[in-house]
Amino acid sequence: MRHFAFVAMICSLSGVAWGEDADGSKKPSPAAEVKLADTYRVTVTTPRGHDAGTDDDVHIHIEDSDNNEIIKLLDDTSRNDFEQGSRDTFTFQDARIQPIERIGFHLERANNDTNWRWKCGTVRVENRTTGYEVFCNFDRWINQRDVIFWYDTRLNKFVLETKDGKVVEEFTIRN
Ligand SMILES: [Ca+2]
Ligand SMILES: [Ca+2]
Repeated sequence: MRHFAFVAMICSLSGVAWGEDADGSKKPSPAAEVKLADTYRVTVTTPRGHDAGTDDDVHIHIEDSDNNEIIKLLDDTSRNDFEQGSRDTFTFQDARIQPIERIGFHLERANNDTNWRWKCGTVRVENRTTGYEVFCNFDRWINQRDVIFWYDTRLNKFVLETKDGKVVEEFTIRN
């Protein structure tokens, strides 16, 4: 049984504007590059288990219902992140994405790592500027190349998409 919980303590809709190309792909507007006003803290756990950890580059995607999105490489250069049984915390500044509708991850290969997978446990996204917070028990292997593994908090389902937004697979969570 999987449990998902998300907490919206303050909801005021504000975000960056994204342009959309003819092929539907998203790109940041110039405003997104200058508005880095909010401080985020992201806490991610990696469960214990064989090969659950990774040395690949883990990117998080945070999106609201208007497709405003921030994408961030999660890497503390002073430590080996995303090892099995670990809890990693990252703090960064970026544009306001609120309320959050989807949280996603994708991997990019680092060095010559051939594993190409990571098991995401839980993820908590806190906006330290506004107090808004989202938590979910992701509990899923991130194990396909060039695919973003999205969790949709509104529809309570996972959606696997290519980077230009084509749906590869989706499945609803049964609580
Ligand atoms: Ca690692
Ligand atoms: Ca690191």
